[in-house]
Amino acid sequence: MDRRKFFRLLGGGVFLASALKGRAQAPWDEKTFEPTRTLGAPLSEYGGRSPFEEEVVRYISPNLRTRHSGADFAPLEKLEGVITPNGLHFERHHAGVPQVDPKSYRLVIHGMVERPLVFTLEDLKRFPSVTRTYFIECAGNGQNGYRNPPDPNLTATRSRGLASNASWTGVPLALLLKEAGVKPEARWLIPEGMDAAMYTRSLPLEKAMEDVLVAYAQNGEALRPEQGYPVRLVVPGWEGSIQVKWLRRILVTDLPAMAKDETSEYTDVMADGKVWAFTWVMDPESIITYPSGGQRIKPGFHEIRGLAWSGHGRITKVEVSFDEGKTWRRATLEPPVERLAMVRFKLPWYWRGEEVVLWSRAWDEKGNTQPTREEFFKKWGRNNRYHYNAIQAWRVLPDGRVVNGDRPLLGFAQGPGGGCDGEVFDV
Ligand SMILES: Nc1nc2c(c(=O)[nH]1)N[C@H]1C(S)=C(S)[C@@H](COP(=O)(O)O)O[C@H]1N2
Ligand SMILES: [Mo]
Repeated sequence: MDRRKFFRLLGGGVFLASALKGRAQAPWDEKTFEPTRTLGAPLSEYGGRSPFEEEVVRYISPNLRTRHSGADFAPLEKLEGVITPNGLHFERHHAGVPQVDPKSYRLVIHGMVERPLVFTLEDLKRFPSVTRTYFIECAGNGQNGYRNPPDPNLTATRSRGLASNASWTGVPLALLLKEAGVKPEARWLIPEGMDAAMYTRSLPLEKAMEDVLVAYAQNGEALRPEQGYPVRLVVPGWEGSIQVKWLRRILVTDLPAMAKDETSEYTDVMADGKVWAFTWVMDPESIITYPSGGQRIKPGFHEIRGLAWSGHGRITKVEVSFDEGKTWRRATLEPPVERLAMVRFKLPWYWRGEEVVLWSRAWDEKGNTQPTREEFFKKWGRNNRYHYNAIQAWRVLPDGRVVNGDRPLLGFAQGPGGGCDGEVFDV
């Protein structure tokens, strides 16, 4: 078939040219493009998105000084359901994404064990497997909330997009430790990554025995390189920074390593200057994704939609307020409501065009909920930059535009936590 005829068959014109370039530039010309009269695209070995969806991407801040030690955000308000598609899972790297050959990949477990062991990827896959949905959230998520006055142009992505949710498959770390035979005096594990950061953290043995996964698959396929291909730790409910990617070694020991990324980073500076270390568990979070900052709505019916999660356990309730916390309405949780995973909440709403501020707050099975901004800063002070989980407000203006509804805090000076992981800080 000649080239021109082939182009005509596929619809030709503006649409095909832009689709082949992998970008939808102009809307298609209905006069020349009629899908029922042309042969569709052929089979393909690996599916891609519609070219019309290609503006749905992770947010990479233009303020980043480097794209190798930084973070980008999952576009939460552009996603449906609860699973973050693999190409849109947020990223956080300290020294870029290493390329690891699965054939030469090895995981070493050594230290206070009866039998030091070396596993190939094949070895790991022979163990009984577990598939579970868990969120991963950077401790720096929500860091934009430390800004004062708040950023009026905040979006749901930039408010809470350093969190994602996936179905992870792997082998329970407890099984591998059993195989190696942990000595009775062991208390800690020191997992290490094979990136140029040789990223290292300390993980209590107790948590490892409970539910930590040595994961090799994400939403049904191999991990993405950005998520730690071929093997990472998934530490359910705990801050992202402990979930070591490109995992190559676990030292079993009786003391924590006090590594760079658990001392100079990922510790919390309190109001009195004292520093909290090992604040692993992620407190409850929720974010209304529709309507949210940067969107514009019309008067009439809307389904308020959002995501909620907590590192303490299952989400039991999400409430929405239309009057800045005076009264609350209970949203519907979309089943299945899984433990330590993102949950979709929904609430029908009729908007008559009045100015209104929307709040949401999540509750978990331990009875934890989210503080207001005032309550949050009373507890955590102004020096920190991690673990922000205060209620996010969206203000709907009479013309339908949605903007950040967080109020400025009186007497709250811009502290060191003024930026956002992946936006201003180069952490
Ligand atoms: N080896 C290695 N593991 C790592 C990191 C890293 O830079 N190197 N970053 C950590 C941090 S701070 C976070 S928040 C999560 C992010 O996981 P993701 O990129 O899959 O979203 O990975 C963690 N594990
Ligand atoms: Mo992180």
